Formats: sequence, structure tokens, C-alpha cells
Amino acid sequence: MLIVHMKIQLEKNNKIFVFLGSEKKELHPIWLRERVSEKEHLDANTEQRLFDPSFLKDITIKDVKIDNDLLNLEFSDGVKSKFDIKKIEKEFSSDEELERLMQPTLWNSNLKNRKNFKYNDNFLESGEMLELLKSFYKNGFIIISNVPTKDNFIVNFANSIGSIRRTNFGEYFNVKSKPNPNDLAYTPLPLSPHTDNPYRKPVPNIQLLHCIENEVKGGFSTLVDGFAVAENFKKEFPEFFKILTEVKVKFRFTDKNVVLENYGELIELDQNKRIKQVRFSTRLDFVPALEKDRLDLYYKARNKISEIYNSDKFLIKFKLNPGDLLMMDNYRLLHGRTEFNPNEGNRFLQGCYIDYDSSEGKLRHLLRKFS
Ligand SMILES: O=C(O)CCC(=O)C(=O)O
Ligand SMILES: [Fe+2]
Repeated sequence: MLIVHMKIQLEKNNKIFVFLGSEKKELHPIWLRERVSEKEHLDANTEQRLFDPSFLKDITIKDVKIDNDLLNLEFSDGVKSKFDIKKIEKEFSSDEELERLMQPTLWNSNLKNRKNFKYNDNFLESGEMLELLKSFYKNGFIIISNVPTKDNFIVNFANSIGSIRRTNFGEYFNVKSKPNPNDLAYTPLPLSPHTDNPYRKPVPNIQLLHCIENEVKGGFSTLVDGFAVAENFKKEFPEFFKILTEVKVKFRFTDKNVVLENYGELIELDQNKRIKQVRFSTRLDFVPALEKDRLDLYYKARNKISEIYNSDKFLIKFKLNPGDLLMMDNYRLLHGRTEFNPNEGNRFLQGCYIDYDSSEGKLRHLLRKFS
């Protein structure tokens, strides 16, 4: 955290001013009254308020004194409170460290310096777990080995970061070749790089895949940094980039129980025109019937980005071994697998989803614990 050093000054009529660099700001009495932290006002376990500040009206400060690092206040409703000035200072500081840790470092197939993580019984609350999450935010994925290959252990793993995002595939799903599959993931067919479930509302943020068995010669896993490709695309093919950031494509999943649909751009930008999310799932995308010329451009752009997603310049390919668990950002990375022959042996992965509140919540928690 970047602490902004702050000076407090009391002026007449119990006005409290803070100086932040050259800026002078008056602290609002209700802003302070909301922050009283004595135990009759705040639950000690949850740090949640035992009063409702939205009911507070016409609050003024009756008395104020500074005593070293403490601000002693008496409010017009009779509440007396001691404020730690350092805590007020923190409210004016930005969470720069967290922002920096969560900043992606884009990569292509030359990706090096990948950290290896090895699971043990104490891993999930350890400093290593903090390193794992930092690495996840940096590269958009991590692989951790030695994760017990017990059936549905992935559920424990995911729930120790946050909470599983259950879907119509269940709390977790078995990725193996099976008869009458409701998704091509459950066949031995190759899967070109894709993002998962763009048809859900909202699209799951993070996918976990845990390898239980992998006895086949093929069945390699692939990953691509979609943000790196999109940045490259923007430079090399600006017209193509533009149309992929504009057209909202429909994605659709159906089986005998449900029809799921959602819309989104293949490259979605935020209000600052930064890349926010990529979507690519050419088995289930349906572009609207735009004007022919515009569709011409769209299809050329989709061909080109597909070519790049599948190219050796950006794609990494590796084998998941039993006990390996892959966790990846489904808004940034594309994943896939090469074809395999199910007659050679078993290939069995278990998968599930979690959302960013899980990974970010755990990151904040471990930062609080270890730094
Ligand atoms: O079989 C694999 O390695 C990946 C399958 C897949 O794309 C998925 O489960 O989302
Ligand atoms: Fe997938």
C-alpha cells in the first residue's frame, strides 16, 4: 500500500482538515461518525457496523482533541470515539501494491521463468499459496503438481481459494471420453484454443483442471495468452481488431435440459479501451446477420485471429501428468488439447470454475497474513 502522509489540522467550529501534499480537505462529520470502531458500535468478529449510518442526519462534531496518534471526537448525537490517525491516513492511500500484483505480464510461446508449485498438506494457507496467486495474476495461469488424485479433490482445492461456481455441468465435471457427450470436451477430438462457457451469464472467470489419469500418447494441453494476441492484433491488423471489439456475437449451449445464451465481443474493451475479456469458442458462436460487407470483414478478422491463436508464436503445449492441477484465467487465456486415442489408455481430468472474488479475496487475505 502506498501510504500518503497526511497532516491533520483543527480549525474553529470543530472543523477537521487534512493536508495531503498540497491538497487541503475537510473531513465530513458523518464520514467520521460512520467510522467509529468502539465495540458498542462495531461487531468485533465481522467488523460490521452495529448501527445503520444511513439513518444518521445532521451530525456535527461537538468536541475534538488530538492526542498523539489519536483523534478524540464527540459527536452531536452523544457518541464519543477515539480514531487512530494512521487508519484515516490509509483511507487516502491507494492499493497500489495489489494493483501491481494483479497486473498481467503478457507472454507468447517463448514464455520462460514460470514458477513451479508443489502441493503439500499445508499449502493452501501458506506463503507458497500467496506466491501461486501472484504468479496466477502475472501469467494468467499456474500449474501445481502433486495434488492428490483423489476423486473430486478439485472441489477442496477450489473451495480453499474461494467458492466453486456451480454450473449445469455440476459442482465439478469429469473430462473423459464418454458415450453421448453433451460437450465435445468429453470426446477424444482435438479442441483448438477456446475460452470456456461464453454462453453463461456471467461467464465464469477462472477454470481449474486437475489431471487424475493421462495414459495416452496424445492429449497434450495448450494455452494461449489471449491478451497478448489481442494486443498484437491491434498493432498488426487495426481494422480487424476494431470489428472484433464491436460485434456482439451470440454464444449458445443446448442439451436436453437447458438452453443457455449470452452475447459478447471476441475482444471486449473497458471504458478506457483496455482489453478486458476475450471470447473464442467457434463450436458455438453465432454472429448476427450483419450487412454482407461487414460480415466479410468480421469473417476475415475471425480467420486471422484464429490463425494467430493457433500459431506456434503464441501457443504453449505441454502434458498434464496425474496430480497436476492447472488454474487459468478464462477471460484472458484460451485453452485447448490435442487429439488422443482412447484405446491407448485412460485420460481423465476433473474441472470446475471459480470467480475473481475468490482469487482476489484469497490474495488480499494472504497478503494480510504474510506481509
Ligand atoms: O481435455 C482437456 O484437456 C480440456 C477440455 C476442455 O477444454 C474443458 O474441459 O474445458
Ligand atoms: Fe474448455
